[in-house]
Amino acid sequence: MTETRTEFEARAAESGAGATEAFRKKQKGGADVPAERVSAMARDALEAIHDVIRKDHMTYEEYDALKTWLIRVGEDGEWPLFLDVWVEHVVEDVNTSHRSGSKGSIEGPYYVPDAPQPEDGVIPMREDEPGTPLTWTGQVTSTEGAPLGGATVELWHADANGFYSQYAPGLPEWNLRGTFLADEQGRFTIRTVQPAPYQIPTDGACGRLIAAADWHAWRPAHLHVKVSAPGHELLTAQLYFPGDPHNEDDIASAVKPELVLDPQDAGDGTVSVDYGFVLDPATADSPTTR
Ligand code: MBD
Ligand code: FE
Repeated sequence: MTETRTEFEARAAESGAGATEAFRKKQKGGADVPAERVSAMARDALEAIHDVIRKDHMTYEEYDALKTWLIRVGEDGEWPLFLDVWVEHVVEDVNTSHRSGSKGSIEGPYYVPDAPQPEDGVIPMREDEPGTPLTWTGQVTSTEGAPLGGATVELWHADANGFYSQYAPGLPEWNLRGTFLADEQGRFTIRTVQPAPYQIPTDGACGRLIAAADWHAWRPAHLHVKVSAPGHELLTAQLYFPGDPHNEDDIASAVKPELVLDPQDAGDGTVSVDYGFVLDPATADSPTTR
């Protein structure tokens, strides 16, 4: 194993702990789920686990290995990572299936609210930020086709080494995180760099599961967005690049064909892409905040 690789893994561990802290801050004391809902879902979850134990005839040795591993997930701060990689895609699915506008995808563990609004449309990045420059234009509209003037596109993504600012040390605070305001026609232009395929941290409990099961840790290269406009459902999505081998076997099961971009080589060493969003109208039981 090379030194770069060791450094990657050492830094990756901090991402998990950082995500736990960030989630605690966001959650501020927790949600108020009624007892009947807790009872119904906890009972169903336990019954599902009991079914697995019967179906696969879990041994005591395996039961103890499971306990050891679950203890480590918490110690490594990897509950947000574990849940967002292997569980969130189903939560996203059941909560967005009513939509007729753009498809969304999971948020994942590394969103940070209130990223800066660059006036020139260039996402905050280092002077020598590695990666092919990417110019992204698009329009935000309603499901009726009306332009949504003043829509907001929040964008965040990893750098070419797979690191998210604020979760890996050594990066400027807002590196590759920005908030972009659309014009009165709902149009926006964003300049960033193309991200690279991304490996979830391999040195914590999630990595142990992956190694023990002989799986892989890769997600395809992706851009994260939250798109919002007054009176419309907040759209959380991820965008992908054609030809990425991990579009087919994303460990987080978060790729949908509608979310794959069609970037064009601009001929000057940069890439341009046009991709817009259609937002569903907000209703009483479709909060605009997620
Ligand atoms: C990521 O960057 C990510 O997007 C998800 C869903 C899980 C882990 C890391
Ligand atoms: Fe991500």
